Amino acid sequence: MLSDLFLNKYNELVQKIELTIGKLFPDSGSALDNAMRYSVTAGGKRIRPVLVLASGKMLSVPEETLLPVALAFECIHTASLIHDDLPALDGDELRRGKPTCHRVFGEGVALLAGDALISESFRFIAECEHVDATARVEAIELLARAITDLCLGQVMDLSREEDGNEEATLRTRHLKKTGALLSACCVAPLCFSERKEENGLRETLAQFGEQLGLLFQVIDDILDVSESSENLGKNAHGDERRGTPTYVSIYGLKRAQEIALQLKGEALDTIAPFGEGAWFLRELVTFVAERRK
Ligand code: GRG
Repeated sequence: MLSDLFLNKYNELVQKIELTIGKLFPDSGSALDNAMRYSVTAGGKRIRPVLVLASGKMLSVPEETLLPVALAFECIHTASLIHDDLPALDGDELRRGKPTCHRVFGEGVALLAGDALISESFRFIAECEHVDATARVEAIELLARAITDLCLGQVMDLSREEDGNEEATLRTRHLKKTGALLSACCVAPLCFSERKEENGLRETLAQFGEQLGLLFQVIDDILDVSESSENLGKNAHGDERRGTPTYVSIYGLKRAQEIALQLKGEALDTIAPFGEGAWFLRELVTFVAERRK
């Protein structure tokens, strides 16, 4: 059960994120700007930027410093959704409760809107005010590595190469597609923190992010078969339609739910050493585990 304190804080962070997105992507009239704005202002849970700000809070990094970084992660995520929805990949028509970017603006503009969101993300971090260049470069490197992992995961989706171990392949694909970006969200604030050199801290944050990302994706697999398109804001049963192996198709619904519970426990164990400072992240784990969309 999530506390009111958590839900209020989550909503407060989302409001700040929405406000900043609105300012960074104003109406301009150009097709490229319109397409970027269409997708990035379409809502979504904003888990990635919230995660950046929450991890930063735990590490005592000022929120103003991290807002552009949080935004960068949301833009990369949105770019990945735009590209993922294109006919060359998943070919989806509904995203965040609205027609997908390419349905509205055409495939060419959608592709380019995704490209431009990627470069804008790097610009947001490069232009972070009042922080030294090393921190900015480190955060950019982290983000770049995560994007390559996203692409690797997506290629695994396309190629369905089997190495004889279906479960391990699925885990790796989910870790690349979803775990890598969530992990980078948790680690990025460390680049701006005085605790940067603390022994084992980076590894712990990265591990927590991967566990949360894997949990997020297992829940995604479960929701794909158990929730309506209307509730999800995207077409349900997409994995089934495409024949994509998921935790549900490989293990069955009941076992997938057990695995999610186990991953939730592992993520909570990983951040236990942070004590009270990790209260928000702890509830975020529950939020991810119990989400219905
Ligand atoms: C262009 C950065 C970039 C990458 C190219 C297309 C691609 C490679 C990767 C796609 C990766 C992908 C779509 C993974 C699925 C991740 C996932 C679970 C998305 C849904 O995230 P939510 O539920 O969505 O947080 P909202 O809409 O709430 O933000």
